[in-house]
Amino acid sequence: MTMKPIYVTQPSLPPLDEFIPYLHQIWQNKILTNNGPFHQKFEEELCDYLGVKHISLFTNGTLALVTALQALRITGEVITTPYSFVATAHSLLWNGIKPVFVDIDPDTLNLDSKKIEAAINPNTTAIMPVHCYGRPCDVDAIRRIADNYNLKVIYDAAHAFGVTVDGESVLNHGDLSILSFHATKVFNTFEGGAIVCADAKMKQRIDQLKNFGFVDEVTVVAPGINGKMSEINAAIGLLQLKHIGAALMRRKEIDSLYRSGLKQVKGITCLNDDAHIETNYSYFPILVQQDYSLSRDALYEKLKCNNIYARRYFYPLISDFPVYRGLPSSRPSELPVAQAVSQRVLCLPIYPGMSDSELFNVINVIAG
Ligand code: T4K
Repeated sequence: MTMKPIYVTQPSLPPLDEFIPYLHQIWQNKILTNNGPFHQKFEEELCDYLGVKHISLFTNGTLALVTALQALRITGEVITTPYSFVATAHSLLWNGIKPVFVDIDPDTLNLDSKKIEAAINPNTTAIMPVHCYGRPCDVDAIRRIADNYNLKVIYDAAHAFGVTVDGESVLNHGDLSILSFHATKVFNTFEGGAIVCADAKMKQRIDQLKNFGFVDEVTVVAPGINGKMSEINAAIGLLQLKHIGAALMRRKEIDSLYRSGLKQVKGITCLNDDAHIETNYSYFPILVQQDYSLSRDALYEKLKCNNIYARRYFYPLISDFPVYRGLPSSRPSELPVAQAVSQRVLCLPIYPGMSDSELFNVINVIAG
């Protein structure tokens, strides 16, 4: 039995003494929020690091999603995935939009682009796919469908910080992409999020929307919200950027140790590795198949008994929560792949501070 609990993740934090000078600056200039100096610098440095044109910082990913829909004036129905964190669909309901769930692809676990067209009707205005676990969606196929039907595309890229396809940021696809910098994410600012966009006018609109709709002291152009990131969070983000390279490297190592350690375990499968993709190893999902010695839930409990807290991301499906269950597109028979995967998936602990011995301990419990 492991003495120290091993959680699905543990936030990466920079050395505390490196943060003190940032605090001194904040205490000195007394700018705590509202587009302060750290906020501006963090937006700039993030654009450089991620290879994107414009970024608007937010207090969290959920408000970024809600505001992205406002920025594009989305109404009616939006096609999305049931296999995600519940915030994806909640952002639609907060805007009075009807979510239409479409099944996922069995290999990528992302929205199945082959099934999108059948769900489009005259009320459809947008597609909101998720780059689940930081593994990119079929962005080219989704773009083609969106162009054909004149739909907007908003990527929930909460998991996709730093992910590239053939060397280019996955965040450059779609009309807008949303990031989360929550404590449990690859890159955290304690709480935080962002919208990525390609043109300056759109960034201006988003910046107004996250600041009550203010254009200047006396002009309000929209029923905006307060979604602004504070200077403390922006300062932490700036400092985290200095350490993200090392953190991603350690995640990659853990990912490959898991893959080799679990290869021989009958009934446990890992998701495919794709050479074109530089992912961020944000999660390590396994599928517990029928020929494994235990059910998924029995393995989850067994790990817990060993002080290892794996998580069933994403079970239940969003479409199975009471607020969504009544929608026609929520019928389990319409979502067979998502239903099956959500019964089999288990996300194993992965975070830069995880030691090799903790990792082998997880593998040993699974290998029995
Ligand atoms: N879209 C997608 C696809 C998302 O996955 C998310 C968030 C969003 C949108 C919304 O973005 P935000 O509004 O959150 O920025 C967690 C997170 O709260 C959530 O951010 C995340 N997705 C989701 C997948 O996971 P829980 O309920 O599983 O978190 P919790 O508190 O159980 O944490 C998991 C483990 O992490 C704990 O057992 C211990 C460890 N932990 C957690 C926190 C918060 C720490 O060690 N320290 C911490 O401060 O939802």
